[in-house]
Amino acid sequence: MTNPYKEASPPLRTDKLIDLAFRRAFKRKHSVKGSNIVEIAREREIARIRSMTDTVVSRLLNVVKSFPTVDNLHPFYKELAHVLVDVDKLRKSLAAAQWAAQTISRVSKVYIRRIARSDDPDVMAKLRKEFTGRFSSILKQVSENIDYLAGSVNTLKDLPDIDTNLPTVVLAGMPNTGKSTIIRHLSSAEPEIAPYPFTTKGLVVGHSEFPGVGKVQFIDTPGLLDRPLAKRNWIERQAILALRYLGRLIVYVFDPTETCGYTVESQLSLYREILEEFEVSVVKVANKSDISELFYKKLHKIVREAGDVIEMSAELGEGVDELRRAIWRELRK
Ligand SMILES: Nc1nc2c(ncn2[C@@H]2O[C@H](COP(=O)(O)OP(=O)(O)O)[C@@H](O)[C@H]2O)c(=O)[nH]1
Ligand SMILES: [Mg+2]
Repeated sequence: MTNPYKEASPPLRTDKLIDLAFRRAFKRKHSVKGSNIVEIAREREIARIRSMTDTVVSRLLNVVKSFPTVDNLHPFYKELAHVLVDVDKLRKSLAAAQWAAQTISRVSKVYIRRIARSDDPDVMAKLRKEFTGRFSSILKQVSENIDYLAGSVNTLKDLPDIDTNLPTVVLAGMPNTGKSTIIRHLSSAEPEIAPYPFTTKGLVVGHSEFPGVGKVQFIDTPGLLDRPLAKRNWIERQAILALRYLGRLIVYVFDPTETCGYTVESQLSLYREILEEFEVSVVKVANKSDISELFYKKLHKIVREAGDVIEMSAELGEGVDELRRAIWRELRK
Protein backbone atom coordinates (compact mmCIF):
# COMPACT_ATOMS: atom_id res chain seq x y z
CA MET A 1 0.00 0.00 0.00
CA THR A 2 1.21 3.50 -0.75
CA ASN A 3 -0.17 6.71 0.74
CA PRO A 4 -3.86 5.80 1.05
CA TYR A 5 -4.86 9.46 0.92
CA LYS A 6 -3.32 10.02 -2.51
CA GLU A 7 -6.63 9.19 -4.20
CA ALA A 8 -8.85 11.12 -1.81
CA SER A 9 -10.43 14.16 -3.43
CA PRO A 10 -10.67 17.26 -1.28
CA PRO A 11 -14.03 19.06 -1.38
CA LEU A 12 -14.23 22.67 -2.45
CA ARG A 13 -14.64 25.10 0.42
CA THR A 14 -18.34 25.65 1.07
CA ASP A 15 -18.51 29.17 -0.38
CA LYS A 16 -16.76 28.01 -3.56
CA LEU A 17 -19.10 25.04 -3.80
CA ILE A 18 -22.19 27.26 -3.52
CA ASP A 19 -20.69 29.70 -6.03
CA LEU A 20 -20.02 26.94 -8.50
CA ALA A 21 -23.52 25.49 -8.17
CA PHE A 22 -25.11 28.91 -8.74
CA ARG A 23 -22.87 29.73 -11.66
CA ARG A 24 -23.71 26.47 -13.37
CA ALA A 25 -27.41 26.79 -12.71
CA PHE A 26 -27.88 30.43 -13.73
CA LYS A 27 -25.10 31.50 -16.06
CA ARG A 28 -25.52 28.54 -18.36
CA LYS A 29 -28.43 28.30 -20.77
CA HIS A 30 -30.22 25.04 -20.20
CA SER A 31 -31.68 23.58 -23.34
CA VAL A 32 -35.39 23.49 -22.67
CA LYS A 33 -37.84 21.87 -25.02
CA GLY A 34 -41.16 23.39 -23.91
CA SER A 35 -43.59 24.63 -26.55
CA ASN A 36 -45.16 27.48 -24.57
CA ILE A 37 -44.20 30.02 -21.93
CA VAL A 38 -45.49 27.94 -19.01
CA GLU A 39 -43.75 24.79 -20.15
CA ILE A 40 -40.53 26.63 -20.89
CA ALA A 41 -40.55 28.27 -17.45
CA ARG A 42 -41.20 24.93 -15.78
CA GLU A 43 -38.43 23.18 -17.66
CA ARG A 44 -36.02 25.98 -16.92
CA GLU A 45 -36.66 26.11 -13.17
CA ILE A 46 -36.47 22.33 -12.88
CA ALA A 47 -33.22 22.31 -14.88
CA ARG A 48 -31.76 24.91 -12.51
CA ILE A 49 -32.66 22.91 -9.43
CA ARG A 50 -31.30 19.71 -10.98
CA SER A 51 -28.08 21.42 -11.96
CA MET A 52 -27.46 22.85 -8.48
CA THR A 53 -28.28 19.52 -6.88
CA ASP A 54 -26.10 17.45 -9.21
CA THR A 55 -23.11 19.78 -8.89
CA VAL A 56 -23.07 19.56 -5.12
CA VAL A 57 -24.35 16.05 -4.46
CA SER A 58 -21.93 14.33 -6.83
CA ARG A 59 -19.01 16.27 -5.39
CA LEU A 60 -19.86 15.60 -1.77
CA LEU A 61 -20.55 11.91 -2.32
CA ASN A 62 -17.32 11.61 -4.24
CA VAL A 63 -15.39 13.11 -1.34
CA VAL A 64 -17.02 10.70 1.10
CA LYS A 65 -16.47 7.71 -1.18
CA SER A 66 -12.85 8.52 -1.99
CA PHE A 67 -11.90 8.94 1.66
CA PRO A 68 -10.29 5.80 3.10
CA THR A 69 -11.58 4.52 6.41
CA VAL A 70 -8.87 5.36 8.91
CA ASP A 71 -9.51 2.21 10.95
CA ASN A 72 -8.73 -0.03 7.98
CA LEU A 73 -5.38 1.56 7.20
CA HIS A 74 -1.92 0.18 7.78
CA PRO A 75 -0.87 1.19 11.33
CA PHE A 76 1.82 3.51 9.96
CA TYR A 77 -0.70 5.64 8.08
CA LYS A 78 -3.32 5.24 10.80
CA GLU A 79 -0.93 6.55 13.43
CA LEU A 80 0.09 9.50 11.27
CA ALA A 81 -3.53 10.37 10.51
CA HIS A 82 -4.10 10.58 14.26
CA VAL A 83 -1.09 12.84 14.63
CA LEU A 84 -2.02 15.19 11.80
CA VAL A 85 -5.78 15.48 12.09
CA ASP A 86 -8.59 15.00 14.58
CA VAL A 87 -9.87 11.64 13.33
CA ASP A 88 -13.06 11.88 15.33
CA LYS A 89 -13.88 15.25 13.85
CA LEU A 90 -12.98 13.83 10.45
CA ARG A 91 -15.51 11.04 10.89
CA LYS A 92 -18.21 13.48 11.93
CA SER A 93 -17.36 15.70 8.99
CA LEU A 94 -17.70 12.86 6.51
CA ALA A 95 -21.06 11.96 8.01
CA ALA A 96 -22.14 15.60 7.79
CA ALA A 97 -21.13 15.81 4.12
CA GLN A 98 -23.10 12.69 3.39
CA TRP A 99 -26.09 14.05 5.29
CA ALA A 100 -25.95 17.32 3.32
CA ALA A 101 -25.83 15.45 -0.01
CA GLN A 102 -28.80 13.27 0.92
CA THR A 103 -30.83 16.14 2.30
CA ILE A 104 -30.27 18.31 -0.76
CA SER A 105 -31.29 15.38 -2.99
CA ARG A 106 -34.46 14.84 -1.03
CA VAL A 107 -35.41 18.52 -0.85
CA SER A 108 -34.77 19.04 -4.55
CA LYS A 109 -37.17 16.20 -5.39
CA VAL A 110 -39.88 17.87 -3.32
CA TYR A 111 -39.43 21.19 -5.11
CA ILE A 112 -39.22 19.63 -8.56
CA ARG A 113 -42.51 17.86 -7.87
CA ARG A 114 -44.16 21.08 -6.71
CA ILE A 115 -42.92 23.00 -9.75
CA ALA A 116 -44.11 20.19 -12.03
CA ARG A 117 -47.58 20.54 -10.60
CA SER A 118 -47.73 24.34 -10.99
CA ASP A 119 -49.08 26.23 -14.00
CA ASP A 120 -47.91 29.66 -12.89
CA PRO A 121 -44.40 30.83 -13.89
CA ASP A 122 -44.32 33.28 -10.95
CA VAL A 123 -45.07 30.51 -8.50
CA MET A 124 -42.39 28.36 -10.14
CA ALA A 125 -39.80 31.12 -9.78
CA LYS A 126 -40.81 31.57 -6.17
CA LEU A 127 -40.46 27.84 -5.48
CA ARG A 128 -37.07 27.77 -7.14
CA LYS A 129 -35.95 30.71 -5.00
CA GLU A 130 -37.19 28.94 -1.93
CA PHE A 131 -35.16 25.90 -2.96
CA THR A 132 -31.97 27.90 -3.42
CA GLY A 133 -32.50 29.29 0.08
CA ARG A 134 -32.81 25.81 1.60
CA PHE A 135 -29.91 24.61 -0.52
CA SER A 136 -27.57 27.33 0.77
CA SER A 137 -28.70 26.93 4.33
CA ILE A 138 -28.11 23.15 4.31
CA LEU A 139 -24.60 23.70 3.00
CA LYS A 140 -23.87 26.49 5.45
CA GLN A 141 -24.99 24.24 8.25
CA VAL A 142 -22.18 21.80 7.40
CA SER A 143 -19.67 24.35 6.14
CA GLU A 144 -17.32 23.84 9.07
CA ASN A 145 -17.31 20.10 8.39
CA ILE A 146 -16.74 20.48 4.68
CA ASP A 147 -13.92 22.92 5.24
CA TYR A 148 -12.39 20.60 7.80
CA LEU A 149 -12.48 17.78 5.25
CA ALA A 150 -10.85 19.97 2.63
CA GLY A 151 -8.04 20.87 5.02
CA SER A 152 -7.55 17.30 6.24
CA VAL A 153 -7.35 15.78 2.77
CA ASN A 154 -4.75 18.32 1.77
CA THR A 155 -2.69 17.61 4.88
CA LEU A 156 -2.90 13.84 4.55
CA LYS A 157 -2.02 13.92 0.86
CA ASP A 158 1.47 15.09 1.89
CA LEU A 159 2.27 11.85 3.68
CA PRO A 160 5.02 9.87 1.98
CA ASP A 161 4.40 7.02 -0.41
CA ILE A 162 5.81 4.06 1.44
CA ASP A 163 5.13 0.52 0.31
CA THR A 164 3.88 -1.06 3.51
CA ASN A 165 3.81 -4.51 1.89
CA LEU A 166 7.58 -4.71 1.43
CA PRO A 167 9.97 -5.97 4.10
CA THR A 168 11.51 -2.75 5.34
CA VAL A 169 14.82 -1.91 6.97
CA VAL A 170 15.11 1.41 8.78
CA LEU A 171 18.48 3.11 9.28
CA ALA A 172 19.22 4.90 12.51
CA GLY A 173 22.20 6.58 14.10
CA MET A 174 23.45 10.07 14.91
CA PRO A 175 24.06 12.54 12.05
CA ASN A 176 27.22 12.07 9.94
CA THR A 177 27.82 8.51 11.08
CA GLY A 178 27.46 7.39 7.46
CA LYS A 179 23.80 6.40 6.99
CA SER A 180 23.36 8.09 3.61
CA THR A 181 26.58 6.57 2.34
CA ILE A 182 25.47 3.13 3.54
CA ILE A 183 21.99 3.32 2.02
CA ARG A 184 23.57 4.19 -1.33
CA HIS A 185 25.65 1.02 -1.12
CA LEU A 186 22.64 -1.07 -0.16
CA SER A 187 20.17 0.10 -2.77
CA SER A 188 20.36 -0.66 -6.44
CA ALA A 189 19.34 2.77 -7.69
CA GLU A 190 19.83 6.27 -6.27
CA PRO A 191 17.49 6.44 -3.24
CA GLU A 192 14.40 8.64 -3.59
CA ILE A 193 13.25 11.31 -1.19
CA ALA A 194 9.66 10.96 0.07
CA PRO A 195 8.44 14.14 1.76
CA TYR A 196 7.52 13.65 5.42
CA PRO A 197 5.50 16.47 6.98
CA PHE A 198 7.54 16.34 10.19
CA THR A 199 10.96 16.98 8.72
CA THR A 200 12.17 19.15 5.88
CA LYS A 201 14.60 16.45 4.85
CA GLY A 202 12.00 13.82 4.03
CA LEU A 203 12.45 10.08 4.18
CA VAL A 204 15.13 8.56 1.98
CA VAL A 205 13.88 5.39 0.36
CA GLY A 206 15.99 2.84 -1.50
CA HIS A 207 15.33 -0.68 -2.74
CA SER A 208 17.28 -3.85 -3.25
CA GLU A 209 16.65 -7.51 -4.15
CA PHE A 210 17.58 -10.19 -1.64
CA PRO A 211 17.58 -13.85 -2.73
CA GLY A 212 14.70 -15.76 -1.19
CA VAL A 213 13.29 -12.56 0.34
CA GLY A 214 12.54 -10.46 -2.75
CA LYS A 215 12.43 -6.71 -2.90
CA VAL A 216 13.49 -5.00 0.31
CA GLN A 217 12.87 -1.36 1.13
CA PHE A 218 15.48 0.74 2.96
CA ILE A 219 14.47 3.92 4.73
CA ASP A 220 16.78 6.56 6.14
CA THR A 221 15.11 9.12 8.35
CA PRO A 222 17.27 12.25 8.54
CA GLY A 223 16.25 14.51 11.38
CA LEU A 224 14.17 11.78 13.02
CA LEU A 225 16.06 8.71 14.16
CA ASP A 226 19.30 10.63 14.57
CA ARG A 227 18.63 12.66 17.70
CA PRO A 228 17.56 11.83 21.26
CA LEU A 229 13.85 11.12 21.52
CA ALA A 230 13.54 12.48 25.02
CA LYS A 231 13.71 16.10 23.91
CA ARG A 232 11.07 15.84 21.19
CA ASN A 233 7.64 17.37 21.38
CA TRP A 234 4.57 15.14 21.16
CA ILE A 235 4.03 15.44 17.43
CA GLU A 236 7.67 14.73 16.56
CA ARG A 237 7.65 11.80 18.93
CA GLN A 238 4.56 10.28 17.36
CA ALA A 239 5.93 10.85 13.88
CA ILE A 240 9.09 9.01 14.87
CA LEU A 241 7.32 6.23 16.68
CA ALA A 242 5.09 5.63 13.64
CA LEU A 243 8.26 4.42 11.91
CA ARG A 244 8.25 1.36 14.12
CA TYR A 245 5.26 0.05 12.15
CA LEU A 246 7.31 0.08 8.97
CA GLY A 247 10.59 -1.51 9.93
CA ARG A 248 11.05 -5.20 10.51
CA LEU A 249 14.66 -4.45 11.17
CA ILE A 250 16.80 -1.51 12.17
CA VAL A 251 20.37 -0.97 11.05
CA TYR A 252 21.99 1.16 13.74
CA VAL A 253 25.13 2.96 12.62
CA PHE A 254 27.86 3.81 15.14
CA ASP A 255 30.84 6.00 14.37
CA PRO A 256 33.54 5.00 16.90
CA THR A 257 35.91 7.61 15.40
CA GLU A 258 33.62 10.36 16.67
CA THR A 259 34.47 12.35 13.53
CA CYS A 260 30.72 12.64 13.11
CA GLY A 261 30.87 15.16 15.94
CA TYR A 262 29.08 13.03 18.54
CA THR A 263 30.63 11.08 21.35
CA VAL A 264 30.35 7.32 21.56
CA GLU A 265 28.40 7.84 24.80
CA SER A 266 25.74 9.93 23.09
CA GLN A 267 25.57 7.43 20.22
CA LEU A 268 25.00 4.66 22.75
CA SER A 269 22.35 6.66 24.51
CA LEU A 270 20.33 7.08 21.27
CA TYR A 271 20.88 3.38 20.59
CA ARG A 272 19.39 2.55 24.00
CA GLU A 273 16.36 4.75 23.39
CA ILE A 274 15.69 3.15 20.03
CA LEU A 275 16.03 -0.37 21.45
CA GLU A 276 13.49 0.55 24.06
CA GLU A 277 10.95 2.19 21.77
CA PHE A 278 11.23 -0.06 18.73
CA GLU A 279 10.72 -3.67 19.54
CA VAL A 280 12.43 -5.02 16.42
CA SER A 281 15.77 -6.69 15.68
CA VAL A 282 18.77 -4.43 15.28
CA VAL A 283 21.83 -5.01 13.11
CA LYS A 284 24.71 -2.96 14.52
CA VAL A 285 27.36 -1.38 12.40
CA ALA A 286 30.58 0.41 13.34
CA ASN A 287 31.47 2.61 10.39
CA LYS A 288 34.60 4.45 9.24
CA SER A 289 37.09 1.62 9.94
CA ASP A 290 39.38 3.31 7.40
CA ILE A 291 40.19 5.93 10.02
CA SER A 292 41.96 3.17 11.91
CA GLU A 293 43.93 5.36 14.32
CA LEU A 294 40.62 6.58 15.85
CA PHE A 295 38.37 3.63 15.03
CA TYR A 296 39.79 1.16 17.56
CA LYS A 297 40.20 3.62 20.38
CA LYS A 298 36.57 3.46 21.44
CA LEU A 299 35.18 0.48 19.55
CA HIS A 300 35.39 -1.65 22.70
CA LYS A 301 32.96 0.68 24.47
CA ILE A 302 30.38 0.02 21.78
CA VAL A 303 30.98 -3.72 21.73
CA ARG A 304 30.78 -3.93 25.50
CA GLU A 305 27.25 -2.58 25.45
CA ALA A 306 25.85 -3.45 22.03
CA GLY A 307 27.57 -6.78 21.49
CA ASP A 308 29.00 -7.82 18.13
CA VAL A 309 29.07 -5.12 15.50
CA ILE A 310 29.85 -5.25 11.80
CA GLU A 311 33.02 -3.27 11.15
CA MET A 312 32.86 -1.43 7.89
CA SER A 313 34.02 1.49 5.83
CA ALA A 314 31.16 2.80 3.77
CA GLU A 315 33.57 5.23 2.18
CA LEU A 316 35.71 2.40 0.77
CA GLY A 317 32.80 0.00 0.31
CA GLU A 318 34.37 -2.41 2.80
CA GLY A 319 32.09 -4.57 4.91
CA VAL A 320 29.06 -3.87 2.73
CA ASP A 321 28.70 -7.54 1.75
CA GLU A 322 28.87 -8.60 5.36
CA LEU A 323 26.17 -6.07 6.24
CA ARG A 324 24.00 -7.34 3.38
CA ARG A 325 24.41 -10.91 4.64
CA ALA A 326 23.46 -9.90 8.18
CA ILE A 327 20.36 -8.11 6.91
CA TRP A 328 19.47 -11.09 4.76
CA ARG A 329 19.80 -13.49 7.71
CA GLU A 330 17.49 -11.34 9.84
CA LEU A 331 14.88 -10.97 7.11
CA ARG A 332 14.85 -14.72 6.51
CA LYS A 333 13.83 -15.34 10.11
N1 LIG B 1 36.39 8.19 6.53
C1 LIG B 1 35.12 7.82 6.33
N2 LIG B 1 34.18 8.75 6.14
C2 LIG B 1 32.90 8.34 5.94
C3 LIG B 1 32.54 6.98 5.92
N3 LIG B 1 31.22 6.89 5.71
C4 LIG B 1 30.77 8.16 5.60
N4 LIG B 1 31.79 9.04 5.72
C5 LIG B 1 31.71 10.48 5.64
O1 LIG B 1 31.00 10.97 6.74
C6 LIG B 1 30.21 12.09 6.37
C7 LIG B 1 28.76 11.84 6.71
O2 LIG B 1 28.28 10.75 5.93
P1 LIG B 1 26.73 10.57 5.64
O3 LIG B 1 26.60 9.30 4.89
O4 LIG B 1 26.19 11.78 5.00
O5 LIG B 1 26.18 10.45 7.12
P2 LIG B 1 24.66 10.52 7.67
O6 LIG B 1 24.49 11.89 8.19
O7 LIG B 1 24.62 9.51 8.75
O8 LIG B 1 23.76 10.20 6.52
C8 LIG B 1 30.45 12.30 4.89
O9 LIG B 1 31.39 13.29 4.73
C9 LIG B 1 30.94 10.96 4.43
O10 LIG B 1 31.79 11.07 3.32
C10 LIG B 1 33.58 6.01 6.12
O11 LIG B 1 33.38 4.80 6.10
N5 LIG B 1 34.84 6.50 6.32
MG1 LIG C 1 22.26 11.43 5.81
